[in-house]
Amino acid sequence: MKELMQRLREASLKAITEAQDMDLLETLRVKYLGKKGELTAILRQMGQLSAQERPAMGQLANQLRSDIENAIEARKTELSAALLEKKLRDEALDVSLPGEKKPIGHKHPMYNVLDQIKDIFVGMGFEIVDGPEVELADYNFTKLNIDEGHPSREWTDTFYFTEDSSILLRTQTSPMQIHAMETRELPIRIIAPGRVYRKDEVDATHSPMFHQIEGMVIDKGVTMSDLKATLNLVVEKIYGKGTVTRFRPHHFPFTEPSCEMDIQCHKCGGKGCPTCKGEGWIEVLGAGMVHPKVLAGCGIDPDVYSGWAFGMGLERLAMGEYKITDLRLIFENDVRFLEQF
Ligand code: 2NL
Repeated sequence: MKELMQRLREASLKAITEAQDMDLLETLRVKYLGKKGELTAILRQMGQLSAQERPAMGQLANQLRSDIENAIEARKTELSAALLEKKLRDEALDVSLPGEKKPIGHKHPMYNVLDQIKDIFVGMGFEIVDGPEVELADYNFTKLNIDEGHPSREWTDTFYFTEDSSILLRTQTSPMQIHAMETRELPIRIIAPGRVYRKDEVDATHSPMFHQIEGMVIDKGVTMSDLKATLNLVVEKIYGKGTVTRFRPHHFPFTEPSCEMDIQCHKCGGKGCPTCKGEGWIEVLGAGMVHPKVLAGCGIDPDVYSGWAFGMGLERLAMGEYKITDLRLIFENDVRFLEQF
């Protein structure tokens, strides 16, 4: 029996010292010291020994058990030290290496224009609203007083999702304002910028996706003079103090009366130049007093409340501001183009 233990001692200590990973150490522990392990098997034979032999053998067995345990612990410590060593080596950083140059992106010129407009309106107490690009035709057309037969509802002009023309990609940012009128407390002062979609072929002035910004004020006693005063102020902040504007009558189904606002060309002062295409005036936006039917459709009493609204295309504004002559440049996002602004 003594011999058996001696053989176990040699074999186990050798295997433990040579073990290369933690899993193997655990396997060895079970193999030697586990319930069905080799040491246990030897101990089972103790019954065959005489009473005189037993204590000495028992002591030897206990000594062997604790030697094996210690050897496993010692090897564990060695292995984890080696593991840490390897990790430190593998993950070492050479801080003296030159950095990798990552070119910084460039803010898109259209967002310069949008951010400027947002700042101006937020400064006047307006809130910025957001909304879904996939809309109900109800919110994109019907609630804006655009009837069933209106040409803008044609399948050739609008991206529809359903055969019954009830779900579509919004063709204007107005539905966000309809949602606002239906859900917000009055008074309302909001601007609503975002992407809109129309079935247009791409050319120098058209794209199936472009950006608009609309804005509105709804309160008691709001009049056309509020519209003019506010928009004149906005234009002065963008184009400079004293910028001359004119309001021409126009028609939109969702406003009554409706108008378009021009600014006198800030390049030639109205004489006519390439910037204003010889006209002396540059068309900036469409606007008007929110149609009573639109108010009523959103649960707002048009006998108590009134409001004005405006809408404009952001690409066109940016193109005017930065003298960009082809709309496609705005969407291509070529850095050589973007870097110029
Ligand atoms: C344009 C003209 C306009 C509006 C948009 C509006 C929205 C609601 C009710 C009434 Cl919910 N009006 N928006 C009003 C007048 C003109 O846009 O030329 N846009 C590019």
